Amino acid sequence: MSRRFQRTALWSAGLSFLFAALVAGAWVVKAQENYSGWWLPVNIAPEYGQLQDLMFNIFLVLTSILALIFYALMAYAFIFNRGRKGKKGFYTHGSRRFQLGLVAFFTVFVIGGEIFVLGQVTGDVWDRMKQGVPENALRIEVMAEQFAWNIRYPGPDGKFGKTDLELMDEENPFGIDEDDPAAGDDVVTVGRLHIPLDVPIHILLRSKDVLHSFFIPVLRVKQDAVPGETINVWMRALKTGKFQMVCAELCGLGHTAMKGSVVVESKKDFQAWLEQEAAVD
Ligand SMILES: [Cu+2]
Repeated sequence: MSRRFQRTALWSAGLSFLFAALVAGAWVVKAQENYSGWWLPVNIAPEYGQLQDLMFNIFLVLTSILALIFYALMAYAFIFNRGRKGKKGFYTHGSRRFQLGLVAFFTVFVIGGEIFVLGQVTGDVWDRMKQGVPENALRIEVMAEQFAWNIRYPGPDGKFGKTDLELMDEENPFGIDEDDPAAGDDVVTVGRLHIPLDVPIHILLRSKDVLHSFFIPVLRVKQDAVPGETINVWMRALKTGKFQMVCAELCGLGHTAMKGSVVVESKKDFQAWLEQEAAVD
């Protein structure tokens, strides 16, 4: 074995080890947060959230099979064609038929296996996520800004008060018009989203300034907030507790300050919280 080859092998082994150590470290940190365990974060979303995880797993298995085939071919090539005494290198053009066969196989594997199988298994999951906002959903407004999540509830009367762009400022991120009777009980919070358990929630997502991304891992919800647009997002939580809500778009220097939380509570607790907040306002 040549010196150079040995050095390269050592470096590769070292780097692979370092990479493995980094991945293991990240896992330990995640496990300590006691929120996601060793794999994906817990999933408290109904059907479509479960289907997303299924899609992820199918992709992972199929691409792992492909990766293993490629690594095996590479290992074969390296080991059986390594430099040996008395063995000379030779040139080969290869077999066109074999190469075409390989291309055909992988094309069918990727298109047929991944896209077709995924389509069959997951069906209209995208449609349900993006279009299927239930009529009876509880509406909550989320306004992203550098660097906070402003959240507005219609209050116990179920009606959002009027807003006016002119009234928007630091104190009043939504520009709520306090002269409107429906505005009196509107509740605004920052960075903490309260939602009732097992109730469809319709988020009207907006941004004041730049692109942000509304990301609640446990609910498998991730949607860009785009300035000038109101985007519909819907979700339903099947477990009470406090979970992470983050901005998944590098939106500026204070990006990490957009780490908030989602509090899922029983309908009764949610109603009590809402009434209390409305009274404070
Ligand atoms: Cu952001």
